[in-house]
Amino acid sequence: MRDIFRTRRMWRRRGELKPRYDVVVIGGGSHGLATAYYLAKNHGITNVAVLEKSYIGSGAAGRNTTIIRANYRTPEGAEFYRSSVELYEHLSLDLDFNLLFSQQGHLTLAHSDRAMITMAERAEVNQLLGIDSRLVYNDETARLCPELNLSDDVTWPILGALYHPPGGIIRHDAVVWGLARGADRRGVEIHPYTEVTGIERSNGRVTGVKTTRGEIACDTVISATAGWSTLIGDMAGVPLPITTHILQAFVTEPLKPFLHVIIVSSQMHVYISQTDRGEFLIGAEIEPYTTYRGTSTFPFLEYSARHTLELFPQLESAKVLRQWTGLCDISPDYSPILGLTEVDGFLISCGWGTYGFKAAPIVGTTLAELVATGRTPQLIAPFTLERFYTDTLVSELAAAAVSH
Ligand code: PYC
Repeated sequence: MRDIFRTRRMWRRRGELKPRYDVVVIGGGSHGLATAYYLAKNHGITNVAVLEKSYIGSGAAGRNTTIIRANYRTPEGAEFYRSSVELYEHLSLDLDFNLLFSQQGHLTLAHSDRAMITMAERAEVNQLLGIDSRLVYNDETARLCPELNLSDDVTWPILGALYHPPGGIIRHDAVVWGLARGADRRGVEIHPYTEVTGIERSNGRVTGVKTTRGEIACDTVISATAGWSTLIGDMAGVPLPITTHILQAFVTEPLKPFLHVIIVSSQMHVYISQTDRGEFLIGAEIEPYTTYRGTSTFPFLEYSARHTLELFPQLESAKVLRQWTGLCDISPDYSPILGLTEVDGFLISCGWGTYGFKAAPIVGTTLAELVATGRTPQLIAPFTLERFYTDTLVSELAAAAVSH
């Protein structure tokens, strides 16, 4: 029995911390694990420890609404997320682990003339970059989602939508487990329940980290801690222009499958998909106040349910199964902050807002390349922390059309 259990482990049991690693990754979520995985796989850098203060995938990686898409507003953003979707398309094969990626298509509804213009602009930016996105009208929306309430007898009648066929949903816990297993098999050490309490520096460069399990020396520290990024940044003496907000979501009881496309309503700030288990997974915008509180609220449930029922009245008697919150790290231009900082050896992946999970593989490959070569890959050059000092922002405000 013991042997069976041992062979079924996804990754090795946590061992003692070594006194020294080449790279310490803070955060055992999708970005930290992806970076560790690609450091080992693409560059043979395996003397790596992933430190996670709780269980693996306990933060944003395990709390998001699993949407993968590339239909961003800016050329920089769209190209970056397109590369991520392409990596996600092959990730199950790469990790030899079924991530249940379902590219069922993504519809961002427009309820006003202004929203139609915005969707048309996004479609154009996307098409110029070869991303499959187009404006559709209600005849096509009805074909794509016959269950959607397209009548005029609602608060916000639907005029059209931005349709993005490669958009999809994926099992987020599978992504985390697959990356952790892949990194572990290549020699990376995964240390859950190991909290970083300080970052050591000397002469402007990182020399190690302090943890609740002792001190470790290292050359490179990568922070991939989402909502906690400002706290880790402060430990390294790198102030980050980030505020932390919560995002909430809930699922209904499992229902017979009938929704085969992701529905996002820009006006009603709600997004809806049906999971492989049949649950309706529903999320909304970030809460406007900053907080680290993980408490779910009733007003969120009330307005999201009300908006969902305008779109899908047939869910009227579906029961709510569970509700949760996650932390979102919001940057001033709603684009990520990625790569080098003014402290040598201290690298960051933060400022993702609600976009982080969909970027995991491309963050992993580009940060791993940066560590291995010392050069910032072109794809992430627009997203440096420096842009806030040089006034070269990349505004992705409203690119989710819903959450921020
Ligand atoms: O940007 O696709 C998105 C998204 C979904 C949920 C929150 N943001």
